[in-house]
Amino acid sequence: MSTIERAEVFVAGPGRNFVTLRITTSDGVTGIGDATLNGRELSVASYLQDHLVPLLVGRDPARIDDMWQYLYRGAYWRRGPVTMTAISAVDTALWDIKGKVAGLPVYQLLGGRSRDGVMVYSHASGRDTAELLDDVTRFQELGYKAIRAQAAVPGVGGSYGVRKGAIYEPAATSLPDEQPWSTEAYLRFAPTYLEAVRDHAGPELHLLHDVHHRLTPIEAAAFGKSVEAVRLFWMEDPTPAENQDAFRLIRQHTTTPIAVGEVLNSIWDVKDLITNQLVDYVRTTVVHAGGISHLRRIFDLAALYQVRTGSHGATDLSPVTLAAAVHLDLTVPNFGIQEYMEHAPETMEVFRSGVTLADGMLNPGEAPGLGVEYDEKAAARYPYDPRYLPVARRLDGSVHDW
Ligand code: CS2
Ligand code: MG
Repeated sequence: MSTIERAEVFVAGPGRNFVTLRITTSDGVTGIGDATLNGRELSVASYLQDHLVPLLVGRDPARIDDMWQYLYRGAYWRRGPVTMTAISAVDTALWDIKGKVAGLPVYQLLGGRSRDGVMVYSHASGRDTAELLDDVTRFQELGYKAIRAQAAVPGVGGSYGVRKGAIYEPAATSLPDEQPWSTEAYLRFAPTYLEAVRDHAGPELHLLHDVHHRLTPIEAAAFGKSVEAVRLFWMEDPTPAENQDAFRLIRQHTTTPIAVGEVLNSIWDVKDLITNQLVDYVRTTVVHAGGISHLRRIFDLAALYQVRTGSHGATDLSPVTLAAAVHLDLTVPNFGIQEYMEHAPETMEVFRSGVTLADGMLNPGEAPGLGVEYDEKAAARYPYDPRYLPVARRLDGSVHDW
């Protein structure tokens, strides 16, 4: 029987910071998993290096579900982003190994194709509406069928999702950047630019928007109602989701579809949202919600309630997560859409991925396993450089949800 011979944790900064786990078996087969938690990378690296790696060595890499249960229940302290990101990395690496041992791409192990490709959405943004419209045109010309639109709110430096430069990166400072926020100004302005995008782009574009946790339930209800004529594909994270019940209020007032889940990390965190039809898309991810094994359980629960998948896929989720997500997205019956932000060239130098984009759809390639290899020599040229996500403050100085 093959056993886990070693597990290595790599912390590096190619283009941005990533934490990557590589497991090597006694047969010399390697598998990799993403363990990146933006702004808290070293916590996961330590959880892996100091607490999980000693448990992995000598165990059977083929027993993926047993390993998941052993690490989840064995921790005693369950759930949470750090624990679940560490477990995710182990799970993903073991699926990579299983695919390589079987000589099959992971999607074949998950039941084979249900679709020809994975529809993705890109990210148009602008410092004002005119710049946003130009960016939407650019992505339409690149063949994207779905585009997220975000613009800076006049006078509000803390607007979410406005790209500065080629690659969008919110964790850009060595200490949290404290950014001003005005809900009133956002509620006055955002509907106007979303209407402008719909008028500009036409009726067929799948148009998405990320509220990014900024509104109260009744504000979110009013916002959803105000953009119903725009026919959004979804409004994302309209209100913080710790209180899953809060979404009942939004649902009572608007038919604008809702997407939630990128900051959630277990089936328990989304159970009520799904079983009460409080959301239309679940955004949990391979890297933060327990790996391929747990994410497929979340997606199967969602399918029972006609909730579709819409996994998070920002650049702070590594190409390993993107590849694993595409393998899973290819197979699940209730696939909705996959977020896709192009990674920096330095990132792709370190993570050599077989994922391809054509006609607004991703495919994972046919290589056994996930189809991503980690180049540790290249990674060594990009040291980890601590970066923090911003903090939002209302105009009166009190902390708000960023
Ligand atoms: C955003 C992310 O892509 C999204 O939907 O919510 O950009 C998020 O802000 C970052 O992943 C945080 O690290
Ligand atoms: Mg989001």
